[in-house]
Amino acid sequence: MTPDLFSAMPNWCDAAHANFAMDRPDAEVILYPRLFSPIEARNFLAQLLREVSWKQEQIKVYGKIHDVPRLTAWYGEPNTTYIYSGIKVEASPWLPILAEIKNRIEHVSNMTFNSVLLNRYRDGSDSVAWHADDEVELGQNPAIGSVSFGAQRNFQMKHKTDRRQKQNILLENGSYLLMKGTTQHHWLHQIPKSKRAMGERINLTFRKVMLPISNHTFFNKTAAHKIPSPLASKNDLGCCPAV
Ligand SMILES: O=C(O)CCC(=O)C(=O)O
Ligand SMILES: [Mn+2]
Repeated sequence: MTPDLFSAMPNWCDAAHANFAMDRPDAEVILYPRLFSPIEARNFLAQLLREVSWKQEQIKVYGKIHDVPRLTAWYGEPNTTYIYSGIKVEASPWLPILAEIKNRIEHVSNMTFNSVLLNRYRDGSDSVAWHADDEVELGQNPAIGSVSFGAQRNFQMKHKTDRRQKQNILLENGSYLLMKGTTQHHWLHQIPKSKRAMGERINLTFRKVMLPISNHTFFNKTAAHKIPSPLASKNDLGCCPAV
């Protein structure tokens, strides 16, 4: 690790693995800044732009329909239906390239994922608003494996109740960020808009969705516990969706 990198990110450590672990309360966050080489990252970006079936989702906020400010796609094992920001999406079957990326991160983080949400940020005006990946179908203490290709963007985190706790993380081309433990309970994250000229970026957040065993319960093969249905979506509950 270079001194520059270290001094730019004073809250990170674990020099032995040339990775960084965030030293903040209620968070377990590990960054692998260059898990994929620049050549691999460039090839993955080009292939994902070509092969993924990108969608422009829309969302209703206070009665008005808006385009979500990025393109999205959802892939995974059968039945890994997912509801986020009031949008319900059925998983498309894995593409070989997604399985390849998944295998790489499962190997380094020693855990398994069964689905992936892809976000395509066309330029600095695309973004994702403050949110936590705490949907009920992800179960308790979900692990979120986040891979980035293309333009680097700022990933901002803030604690839900302790306003002094904030963290900026630069997500570079080929990086892998793992959030786990209680992070999603206590922290929010966002990719803010930027006025700087920048190219496209694709982010993949791998997740483990619990599989439905009826209309009202989900079954997680790992945790082996049942939890209530999320089918009353955030919008139904009148909460502000993350756009
Ligand atoms: O683009 C990113 O780095 C974050 C995306 C994200 O937070 C999400 O898809 O839930
Ligand atoms: Mn997220």
